Amino acid sequence: MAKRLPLNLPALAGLLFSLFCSAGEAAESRPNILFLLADDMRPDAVSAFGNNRIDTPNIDRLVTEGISFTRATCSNPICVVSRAEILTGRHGWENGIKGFRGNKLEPDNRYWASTLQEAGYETSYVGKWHTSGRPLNAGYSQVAGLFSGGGSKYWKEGQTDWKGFPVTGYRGWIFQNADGRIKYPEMGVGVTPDISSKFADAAISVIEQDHGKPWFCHVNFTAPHDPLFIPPGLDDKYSGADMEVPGNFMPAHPFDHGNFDGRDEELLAWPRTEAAVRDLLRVYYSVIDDMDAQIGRILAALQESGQYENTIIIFASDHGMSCGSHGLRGKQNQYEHTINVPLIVKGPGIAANTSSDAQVYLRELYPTTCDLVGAPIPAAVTAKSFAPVLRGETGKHHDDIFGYFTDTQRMVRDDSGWKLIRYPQIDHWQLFDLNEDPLELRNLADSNEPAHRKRFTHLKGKLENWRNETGDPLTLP
Ligand SMILES: [Ca+2]
Repeated sequence: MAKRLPLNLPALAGLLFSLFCSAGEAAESRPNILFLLADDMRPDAVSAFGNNRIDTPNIDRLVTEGISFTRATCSNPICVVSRAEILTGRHGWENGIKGFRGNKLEPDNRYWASTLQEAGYETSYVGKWHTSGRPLNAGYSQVAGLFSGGGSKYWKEGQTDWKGFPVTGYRGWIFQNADGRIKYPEMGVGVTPDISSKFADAAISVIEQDHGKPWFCHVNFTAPHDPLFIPPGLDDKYSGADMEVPGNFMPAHPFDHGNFDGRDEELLAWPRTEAAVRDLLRVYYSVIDDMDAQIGRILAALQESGQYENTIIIFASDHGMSCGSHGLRGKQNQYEHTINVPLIVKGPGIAANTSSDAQVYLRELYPTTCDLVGAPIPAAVTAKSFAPVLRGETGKHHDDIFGYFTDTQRMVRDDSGWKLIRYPQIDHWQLFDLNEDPLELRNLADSNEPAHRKRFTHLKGKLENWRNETGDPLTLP
């Protein structure tokens, strides 16, 4: 019979205490996560990516210190659907937000912030909320600088943007407390020229709190979504004459892609002119420039609080924007300028100053961050972690990337750079060879060349398989 050791209560208490402390220390050593999300920002509107018409020194700093993705894709290029994908790690047919009117998030979603909270993270939400429900019901334990609908009684009719166009975006949106019962009209109603500074103030207030545990801070800017205004101090920095129209500028899109009468297509007169696009880019770049400066303030606060090195910093946009490319002004299309997003990830163990052409989705940030910090990924999350790319273990992620918008557009892009877009309502196809034609100007869908026919058939099959596998609710005519 084994000899029973006398119970040493002080020793046992010490053992339990040390176990508790080591678990606590392990939790505290996990990196914080700062997620900075722009709104409607083209992937090429970053000076470090070679755009010499815009000045983005703080985003450039992240580029220098992290990994930039050249083929990060939003999947569905409108705010509500893209943001729902980010929050849930699922695409719209799974999470309930398909992009059609009246959709709500499904109750079986498991939110990004909830998962991190369950893994021991403090979770904060700052900025634009453009999803059903409220942040506190989606896993965030606190809000700061929350900006959402509900301020229509404070809205003044007749407000115009920088160009005198009637404001149609963010009408009646207002800063408010977590449950929306308290509104702050004194901070402005709708988008204001200095709104990015207010989001930065709120983010800094969160960063400067005493944190007893690692934190996740999700910051949603409204920049550079319309309505556009020249931010304070930038009146003379950019001029239309210095702007360069996109290489795929057109006066009009050659066919109805499914959003011809969309709200944001009406923000630029038809037919588009190069002068009008340069004028648009002047203010669009000014707004991004200002957001960049506000990001600089946030990064400085992170640095001054000693948390910079142990924070995973992610910069992205919910989708891109046309700004005159292909004769379009708005989003809601499958071209590279819009379906792709700027995406930069920096943090402990992530190689600095590198770029990756791995095909990744925005909604994969959720499982990717869980993977990086050791948080379990819920089964409901179907998006796939690309942490192996961030760790330098592989350069590939998806062989094929798919895009969708209402019942008017479906898209597949393979890893070799071939892309097929389907417009089912008008029975139209586009086939692009992005290696030879990165601006998507030569549609090869009707080419009789055998190699092109083969590509077309191959990609069409992939698109059909994906639609069947994911349960596309669209019944094609
Ligand atoms: Ca957006």
